[in-house]
Amino acid sequence: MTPARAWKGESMKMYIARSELAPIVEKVLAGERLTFEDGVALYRSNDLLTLGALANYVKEKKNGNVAYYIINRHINPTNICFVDCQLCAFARKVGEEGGWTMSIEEVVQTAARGYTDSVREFHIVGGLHPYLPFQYYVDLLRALKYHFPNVHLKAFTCVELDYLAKLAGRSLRETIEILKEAGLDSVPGGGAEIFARRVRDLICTHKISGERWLEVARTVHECGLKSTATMLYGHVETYEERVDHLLRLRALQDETGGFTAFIPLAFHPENTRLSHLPWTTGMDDLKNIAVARLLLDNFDHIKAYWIMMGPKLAQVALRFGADDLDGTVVEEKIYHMAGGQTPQSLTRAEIEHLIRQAGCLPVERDSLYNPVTPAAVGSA
Ligand code: V47
Repeated sequence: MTPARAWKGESMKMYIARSELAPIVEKVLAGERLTFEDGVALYRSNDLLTLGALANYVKEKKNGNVAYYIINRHINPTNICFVDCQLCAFARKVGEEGGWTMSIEEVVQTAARGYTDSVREFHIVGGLHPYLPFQYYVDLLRALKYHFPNVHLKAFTCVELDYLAKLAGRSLRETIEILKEAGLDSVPGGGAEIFARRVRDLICTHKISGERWLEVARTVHECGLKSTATMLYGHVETYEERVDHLLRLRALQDETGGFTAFIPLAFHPENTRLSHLPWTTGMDDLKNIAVARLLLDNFDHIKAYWIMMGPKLAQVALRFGADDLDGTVVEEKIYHMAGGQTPQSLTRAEIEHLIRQAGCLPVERDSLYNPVTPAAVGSA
């Protein structure tokens, strides 16, 4: 990181011209694609306001003054997992205190809790359970589609899909087709962490490789489903490894166009085996939003996940390149078991207030970013 620059009583134009980011500003204004070196320079810079202004410029060119949100609910059918990632506070071993596995009926009951016609999406992720059969996952999708035919099912990360194919004893493509037929509508972006092997060995030793995550995402897209992409930052990774991660996503997006949004996720250390690490800072959280907006020129949307950033910083992120706050969420486990202090739910009115106060226009969306007309204002 370079030291912060002192204000020298100069004009704003001179200030930007003197910024170490001036050459990158020129490139972005000329519509040129940024390189690996540019990405590292953006992360190294402390000129957060130039970085934010540039990212906001790109965001407004792509999405105007809009900020999206969705009325959704997260569902975690099980937290039993055999993968044993160092980064995780959510997972439990079979028989361990704090573990749960819902029956299909309990999944449906959870989905029904507080359900209104406004709910557009169930976001469903869980651990890699050693004993649940493949049929459980098929039945889960079928039951949710039967009871909630209008709700989009965004389910099973690339890590889970890789495992489900093994459980099913079929190819990945066949497995995705079976899940699609049962009601799978799209795939969430979790499990990507940082693609570099060095980092995975330290934070999620036994999880699938970065290369495999990308291969699964490619197959998801080839099967006609959209997905999101994430990056877990703020642990042991270097700026170079972050940029490598972003550029690998950009390369796949060039090929498939299948990613709808990118979501940077700040590492929460509490109750994990990496609890000695410090929490991320506001500076780094905003940098990750802005750098992602600038490097991922082929992604339409950058999400400031308010559960992870906190509602106030997520709101500020709407002026640093983000155009989406995610949704109402309702019950969140992964971050709250890792020490997250944010609320677990925001109402539509609260989300719209945050967006309006950032000077943006709130637009309720579906999972694929189509604007939707609110079913009944204030009902969620
Ligand atoms: O895959 C796990 C991360 C992810 C911790 O697709 C942790 O729209 C921080 O993927 N500290 C799950 N992060 C969340 C996720 C997500 C969230 C919102 C929207 C979308 C989307 C996806 O959370 C995991 C992992 O990368 N995670 N443990 C932790 N201690």
